[in-house]
Amino acid sequence: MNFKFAHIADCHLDTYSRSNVLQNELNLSFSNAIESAIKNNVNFVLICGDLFNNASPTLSTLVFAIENLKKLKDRKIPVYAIAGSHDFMPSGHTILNVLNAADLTINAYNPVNEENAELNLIQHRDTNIYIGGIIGRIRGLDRQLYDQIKIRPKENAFNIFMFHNGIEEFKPKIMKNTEFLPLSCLPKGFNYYAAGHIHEFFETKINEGKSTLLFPGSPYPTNIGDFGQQNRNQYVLVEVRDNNIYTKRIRTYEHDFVVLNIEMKKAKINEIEAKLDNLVKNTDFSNKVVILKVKAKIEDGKAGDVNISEVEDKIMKRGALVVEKNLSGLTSGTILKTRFDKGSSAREIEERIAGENTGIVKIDGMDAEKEKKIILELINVLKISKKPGQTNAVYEDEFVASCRKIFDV
Ligand SMILES: [Mn+2]
Repeated sequence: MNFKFAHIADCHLDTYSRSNVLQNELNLSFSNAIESAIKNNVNFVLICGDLFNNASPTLSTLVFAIENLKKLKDRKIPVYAIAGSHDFMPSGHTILNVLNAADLTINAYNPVNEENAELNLIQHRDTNIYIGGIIGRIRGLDRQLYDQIKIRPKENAFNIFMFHNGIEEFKPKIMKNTEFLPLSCLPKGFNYYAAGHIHEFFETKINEGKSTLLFPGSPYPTNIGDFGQQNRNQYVLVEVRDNNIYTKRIRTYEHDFVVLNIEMKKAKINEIEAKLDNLVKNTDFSNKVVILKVKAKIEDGKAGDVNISEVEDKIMKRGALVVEKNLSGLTSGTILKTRFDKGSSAREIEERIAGENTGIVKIDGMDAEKEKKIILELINVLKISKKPGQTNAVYEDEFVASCRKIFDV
């Protein structure tokens, strides 16, 4: 039996609500995946969790997702889906239920009943392809489901198991401190293990080489650090011919990225600006998404003194779609590194940081002692959260009054 399907995961729609351009690029990555799946005549689509970045996406994002899923429905291409760790509300409800109810997706997580449950595999049309999956939950809470639910493949069939969690044995190096599912948790005997959760492409054979396990990665970077990283930003087209599995990664993002990375140890402001200028000049950024990362210890001022907006203007003038900045590595050399003993209380840490960094910037009528006192009092005020039933207006008034008292104004 020969067939094709699209394996998509971790779209995280709605991630960039504060940037219209990135939000649009992220949306395009999803619609590109859907269009490509249609063009490639897939028999069905798998969505392996985290379709949305949070369980209550904006209405415009929900409409966008529905419009795209409807393109598949109109062509009678079923979408089998499981919820991922981002798709759940604290109440346990998931936005995916809305899509399932509208018949735009088919819930692949379908235990027969809660107790002594067995996962009900869904037969794809009247073929011998069977699909089932386990949802992902935050903090690996889905792990217990693998003990509670019996998961058995159908005999003489092509079985697909969908899940949303990392696998301990295959986790990327940068995630070495995060605990994932051990490979032994996965049910045996499936032909294809369709994974989500890790945003980087990974493919391997398991079950003595008889099965394929694959993480497609996310169609678009979900944070600034992910731009320009290897093995990302695709969906996977899977073709099964005579029970052999062929996979193909298909690019999903619309416009190329340029990552401008400046790393300097100690530097003066004019040196940083000269380096930025050098990096930007003579480069054509036409229709590119530009990510600007600057890391340096400033010797003669603070981060705000570096004229970043001028560089941004230049990049935009050279045709960029957007400039996203990561300047968290840009620090003022005047801030001291403070060492702490294990077991220090939050207050001890606050007092030490305040104590060791005061008196650096000279202010008329302020000495180091007074500055420290003000910092600690401000921290106290900032810690106060809104009381139950208190309106925003009353909370703000009280906050402003407390601050005025500290500054004696
Ligand atoms: Mn994810």
